[in-house]
Formats: sequence, C-alpha cells, structure tokens
Amino acid sequence: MEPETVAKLENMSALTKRTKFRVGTRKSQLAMVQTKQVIALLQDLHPDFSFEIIGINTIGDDVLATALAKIGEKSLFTKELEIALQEGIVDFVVHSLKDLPSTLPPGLTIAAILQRENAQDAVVMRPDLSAKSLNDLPAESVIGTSSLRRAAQLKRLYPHLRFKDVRGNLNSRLRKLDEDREYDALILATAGLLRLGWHNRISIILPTNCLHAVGQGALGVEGRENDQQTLDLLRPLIDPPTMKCCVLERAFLKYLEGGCSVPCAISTELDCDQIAVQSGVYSLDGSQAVEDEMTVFLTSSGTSLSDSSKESGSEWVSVHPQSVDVNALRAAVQGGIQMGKMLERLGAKEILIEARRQAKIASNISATPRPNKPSEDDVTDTLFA
Ligand code: DPM
Repeated sequence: MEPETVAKLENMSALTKRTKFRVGTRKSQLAMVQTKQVIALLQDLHPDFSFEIIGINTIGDDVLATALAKIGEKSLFTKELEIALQEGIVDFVVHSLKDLPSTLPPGLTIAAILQRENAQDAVVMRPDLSAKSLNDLPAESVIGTSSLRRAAQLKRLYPHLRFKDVRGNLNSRLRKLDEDREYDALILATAGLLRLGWHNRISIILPTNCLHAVGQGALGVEGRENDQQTLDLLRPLIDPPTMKCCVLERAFLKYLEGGCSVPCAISTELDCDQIAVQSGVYSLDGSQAVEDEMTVFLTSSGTSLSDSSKESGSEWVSVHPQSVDVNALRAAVQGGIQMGKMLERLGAKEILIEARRQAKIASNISATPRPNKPSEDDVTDTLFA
C-alpha cells in the first residue's frame, strides 16, 4: 500500500475512534452553565466519551469592566473562541445563539441549535422596592440595560422611566443592582436568569409585545464544517422547531444588516408548519418605530440534506442544515428575508442607519481607554452574558 493511503487509513481510524472532545466556552458563569448543560446531554448519549472544557477569555471579557460592551469590533465575544476552533484547539464551542453573528468565519458552522428556553426579557427589581412591574415604578426611575433594542422599545411603552447603561456579566450586574443605588431595576433575558437558577429574581416577564433579540433563549453549538465526526456527535441535540424559527430570525437580521448593536427585534412562534412572526425596528430614543407581522408557511416534504447536497451552510445563515427538513429551512430563510423587506418598505433601513450613526457617536463620547480599539466601521455583532 502507498504510504499516503496508509496514513489516510490511520487517520480515518483515529477519527472513528475519537472519544475525547474539547469544548470551548467563555468563562462567565452563564457560559459555563450552558456548556455543562450541553455536555451533560452528550454524556448521556455517550457515557464512554469524555469532554474537556477549555475556558477562553475573549477581548470582550477583557474589556468588560472598562468599555461599553455594545461598542466594539465585530465578534468581540466570539473571535478568540472561533480561532481556537479553526486551529483545532477545541472541537466545538457552546454559545448563546443571540451572541453569534449571522455570518460566521469561513469553515465554521452552527452544528446544532438546542430547544429554546423562554425568549422574552424580564424585569429584575431592586430587592427593597415593592414595585413588581415597570408600570408601578415612579417617574424618573432608572432602568439598567445596555441593550439598545430593550431601551428603544421600553422608552415607547414606559415614557416615565430613564434608561442607563449597565456593564459586566450577569453576576456583576445583579450585584450592582442590589448594592449600589444606581438602578431601580434591570432588564435581562429570562433565559439567562433561569439557567443560573435565579427564578426568584424575576419580578415579571415582559409582555410579548416587547420583542426579543434574534436567537434569544437558544443555545448554538459551533463546529468545523469539515469535522464530520463532531457534526454527527452534535446532531441529536438539534431541536428542529427552534432551528427553523432561529434560521428565520437570523435571515431577517442578516437582510437588515442588523447585528445586536442596533434596535432590531423579533418574535417567532411555530405551530404546525406555520411560523407567526412579529418584528420591529426602532430609533434609539424610541420615537420612531416600524413594526409588522406575517405568517410563514413551511411546506414540509421530508427532504434531508443528502437529497440536495449542493446546498452549503452559508445559505442557511451559517446554520448547518443537518437532519432538519431542508425545504422547511429554505422557507424559513425566505420568510425572514420577506419580513425584513416588509420592514424595509416601511422605512427600517433609514432608521437603522441613523441608529448606527448615533450609537457610534455615543460610543466615542463615553468610551474609556481600552486595550483594543474597535475598527472605525465596525459595530459589534455580539455582546456578553
Ligand atoms: C446581545 C444583547 C445582549 C446580550 C443585545 C440585546 C444584552 C446586553 C445587555 C446580542 N447579547 O439583547 O438586545 O443587556 O446589556 C446576552 C445575554 C444572554 C445571551 C444576557 C441578557 C442570555 C441568554 C440567552 C447578552 N447574551 O440578554 O440578559 O438569551 O440565551
């Protein structure tokens, strides 16, 4: 046998025998909890496999304390993890899906999207206040959030409140709320609070007319497109309904060139092959809004990727279409684009251009010195948890 062939065969058998996987994650408590949750599911399926967690600091983590996280370079919180993945230092990376940009670096793919936790935002009151909802708070109460999307929507609904940036990971935010008297309440993702076991800190979950961020509440596992063994390993984790909804949401964001640094919001609900979609785009001060809704029909024909192997992950907003009905995914992508077009006709792009401009000005005014200066034309697509 040719030495090359022998090497190839050895390589293949090494691959088939691989039972150890390295899992990349950020080091925040939420990121760790989420990663352990994914590993527990895999361990159940493969009791004989071992999974090693590799915690990696991102630029975003390093500047959490000093810089406004919403302003920075693209992939601030995913870049180092993705480099480790591309270099083979880790085999897959667990993310909050909403922190993953709609286009990933070459060779990487979202191998699995897991069943979604509650996607809505929640109000966390300072413990000494008796108010339960934002309506109960007196005028000029201060709400902590660094999400432009949350602030813009809530300014419309609760004009009597003030909104103020809050930085740091979930733990330090809650500490700031409880110990400093800077804020009366915070707005945080219900999903993150529940995953950390902080059910009792949720005063109220915001009503469904407050639309969430694209991908909020779902976990996304990123792998290498050419690492079939890892893709196979992750496939059983996929929740097809969540995957379909999130593909639609990501296509919507990509069409509007959204990213999380602009106030783009959505909600999707799948019921028997139909996704009910609501979406909105807001000016930073909440004075302007375009909102619309539609129903997307996913015609299910049972086709799997192997029947249309020419399609690549990039067509699915960087989601690997493995084991999910390709026709349904295609309809979801088209639905997301159509939703984006509907808002565009109502003036969404103009609002977004202005919002990006204002966010950039705000960042230049308030940014404190930081180790890595963001590039001029970049607005971050990712934030932190
Ligand atoms: C993104 C945003 C925020 C995170 C922007 C947004 C919130 C930032 C803030 C894209 N990522 O939602 O409009 O409040 O200052 C993040 C959280 C989770 C994932 C924390 C949170 C929770 C888990 C999940 C940060 N990323 O939103 O409270 O949603 O799955």
